[in-house]
Amino acid sequence: PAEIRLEDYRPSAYAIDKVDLDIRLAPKAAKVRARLSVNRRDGTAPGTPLVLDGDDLKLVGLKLDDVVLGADAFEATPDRLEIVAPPADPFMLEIVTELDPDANSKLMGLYRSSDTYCTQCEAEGFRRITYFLDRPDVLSVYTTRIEARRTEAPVLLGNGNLTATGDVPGTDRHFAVWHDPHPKPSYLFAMVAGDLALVEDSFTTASGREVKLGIYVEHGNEERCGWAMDCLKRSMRWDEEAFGLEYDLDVFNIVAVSDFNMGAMENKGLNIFNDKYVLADPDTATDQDYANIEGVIAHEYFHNWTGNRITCRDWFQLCLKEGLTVFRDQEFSSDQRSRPVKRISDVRLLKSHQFPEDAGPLAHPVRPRLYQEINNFYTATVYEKGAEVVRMLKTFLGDEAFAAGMALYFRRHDGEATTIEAFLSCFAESSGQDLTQFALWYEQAGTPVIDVDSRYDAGTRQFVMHIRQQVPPTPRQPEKQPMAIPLRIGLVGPNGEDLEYGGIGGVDVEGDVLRIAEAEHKIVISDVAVKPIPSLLRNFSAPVLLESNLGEDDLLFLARHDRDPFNRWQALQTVALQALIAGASAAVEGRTPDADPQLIEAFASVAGDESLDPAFRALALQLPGEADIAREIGSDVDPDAVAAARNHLRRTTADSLRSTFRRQFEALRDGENYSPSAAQAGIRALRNTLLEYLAHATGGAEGDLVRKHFEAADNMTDRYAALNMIVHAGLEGRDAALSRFYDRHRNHALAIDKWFTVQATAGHADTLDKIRALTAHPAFSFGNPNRVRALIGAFATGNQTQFNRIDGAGFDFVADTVLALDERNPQVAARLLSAFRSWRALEPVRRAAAERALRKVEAKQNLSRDVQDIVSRSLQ
Ligand code: BAL
Ligand code: ZN
Repeated sequence: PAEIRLEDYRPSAYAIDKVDLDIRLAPKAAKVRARLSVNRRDGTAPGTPLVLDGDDLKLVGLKLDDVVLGADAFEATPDRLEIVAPPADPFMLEIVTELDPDANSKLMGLYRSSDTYCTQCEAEGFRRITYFLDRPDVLSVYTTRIEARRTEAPVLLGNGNLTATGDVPGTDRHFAVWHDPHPKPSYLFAMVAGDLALVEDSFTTASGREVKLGIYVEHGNEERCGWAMDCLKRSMRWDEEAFGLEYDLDVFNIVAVSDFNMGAMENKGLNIFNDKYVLADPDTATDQDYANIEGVIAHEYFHNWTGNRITCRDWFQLCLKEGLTVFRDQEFSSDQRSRPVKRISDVRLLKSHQFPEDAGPLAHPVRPRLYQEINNFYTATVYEKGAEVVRMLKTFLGDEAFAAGMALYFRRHDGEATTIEAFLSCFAESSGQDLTQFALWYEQAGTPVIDVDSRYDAGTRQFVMHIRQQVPPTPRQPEKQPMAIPLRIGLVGPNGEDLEYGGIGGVDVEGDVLRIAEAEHKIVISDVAVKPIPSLLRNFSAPVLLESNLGEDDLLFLARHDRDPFNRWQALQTVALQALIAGASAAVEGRTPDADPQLIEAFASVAGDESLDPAFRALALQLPGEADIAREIGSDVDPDAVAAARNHLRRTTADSLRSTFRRQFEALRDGENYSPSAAQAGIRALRNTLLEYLAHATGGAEGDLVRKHFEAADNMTDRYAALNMIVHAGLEGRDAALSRFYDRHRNHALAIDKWFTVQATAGHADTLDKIRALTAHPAFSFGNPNRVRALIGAFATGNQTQFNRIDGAGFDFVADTVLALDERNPQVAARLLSAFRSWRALEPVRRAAAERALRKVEAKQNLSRDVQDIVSRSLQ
């Protein structure tokens, strides 16, 4: 497939100022009449052909200024419409297409989810509805008339404000007209029609405008929308308070559908959501689900300014809206909950998803310079690393200059489709800083490695740090330049307090942030009274891998005393990671890993420290995941050895601390009535973390306690945690617990997804056989993306030992699934295939098996562009 390159960007020859759509819905033959007001742009020669994008379209009518176009005036294929010699002056192009929503299994364009008509247009789905200049820099004012049978679709929703409704005389049909006054790119177009229930509320903006809020769901789900509505109102208020941004239409609607490729979509005034990020009640949603809903509702709402009012000039600039909006939703959640706990959770996600991406064949810059299929760039790098880049900008500039830069960005670029350069210019101006080197964060892929070697000289009272940075080679980027890295530090003295010091030489400093800009720095901190332990990269001030000469004793000291909570957590994780890596080496050699009593003692101390937030204690007690350990090992990874080391550390910790953990588990109480509040969720997280250790004590000694927790649970958080323990630890009563869970939740698809996932992620030799059998379960469907992700996606990304089976059967199963799925839904298939992203880091036997599976995918004829792109990059 062709590569699209950033340097080839050119504005379109024509603009489309207005789009009038008339959409007449029918399950198998919907008609779309699009009337486009087309203008030749300055600099376009009269007569230049107008070439519109299409994708699998059936053209049934075409007029120019209300005159039917002759056959020689245009060329049409399903994928392209060319008007050969358009008028020099503005003209009206009328295009009629016929669509088959029922047959649209790609879930891009207009499709049906449980009988509801809905759309998904980002990135390039609008061209599956009508021929268009389907690119984000063509901004148009949309008016949409939607018509359907009243019984089939009593609810008709579009972007913007509702301007008319009525019956179609002499028929059983009705219509609604929606007008969106804000010019927008086609990817933000949306419509929904169906028999949906409405949950209503309202919000008064800071300037006194009344906004009607609606959440539309399938009938019967009304009771499960309260949390989402609450999150929406808090998001709207927060954006006013934190960024001075108000909502700008009379209505804001959210629709929840069960078949959706992504998490949610920020269409102007009509967000469409995967119902996973809307529906919640204590019986079916976990605390993590509640937190995810809060984050996603906020994220989509915040896009109204960062994405919709100011959009991307081209898809290379995707991080302009995504990285920035993730940063904003993370800030929101931090303000709603515990900031340190949120930071640790975000960094865990970054390290487990983005770092492996950056270290493998799919690595790409935050702003890529070329792509084959843009759908494959909705990645952890664009989103999560993109957010880290914005956070670093704030760290470098300080709060005031950052806020001034944001304000300038909104003032200057409102209503535009713009670029990263324009964004950065606002901050260069607001701060007076040269951001040329900083901009490399958008250009250079790969996770920088920072090596800090430090020594204290008691004679000179100097603390000297040698800092080296190195950015690893990544595909098409063999050579890298040094990056601008904000390194937040503190010097922790023997009493656990931060030490005062004289000055810092050898690097630019702002407060406690060192501006690392060179490949090497020698940094001298003067007048340090006693030997300190440096706390490096506080609050994870940059998305880098940190190496240092700190020993286990130093790290355990930081774990106990650092005033930076992030680094307290990180220090313990680093010690655990080092123990686990040593344990994996031992397992490869057939030895039992050495015990680390100091580490176990540190776990005991955190678990029992009531001065700490329970949510923090839970995070501190959780061992690095198998994929994190593998990433840290980096090459020749044996996932069985990694799992053996992790299981061993978990079991020995559980056996050593069994009575303490049990006592703590029993003493903790989360509250009489369930609330998803951070405080209650933190207590449940800690109890379930303690219990998970107990579940893995030798011989299933605490099985009764776990089974009791499962039986007694009055909320999904505890029930699902206990089910995971029973299934994954292989405790007695596994099948009975699975049956009970299934029976209880058989009518709740999102809970049944969990039932599939718990089985898919069991690290047992028979798991793959069970998964194969589960694909034939009546509740399984390849047509529902959530279900595919719950079973097969969870297996491929969340089951390190069984996906990476030495006989290659896990790889073959996933590859075969990708091939079967590709014909139905290429986007979901390609996402599943990206589970192979770390295959080159495996030991040789597994590596060869993974390559065989990838080659098999590569050899298939007629692959989608999505899968073709991932497989070719994976093998490069
Ligand atoms: N724009 C796609 C979904 C999201 O990032 O909000
Ligand atoms: Zn987004």
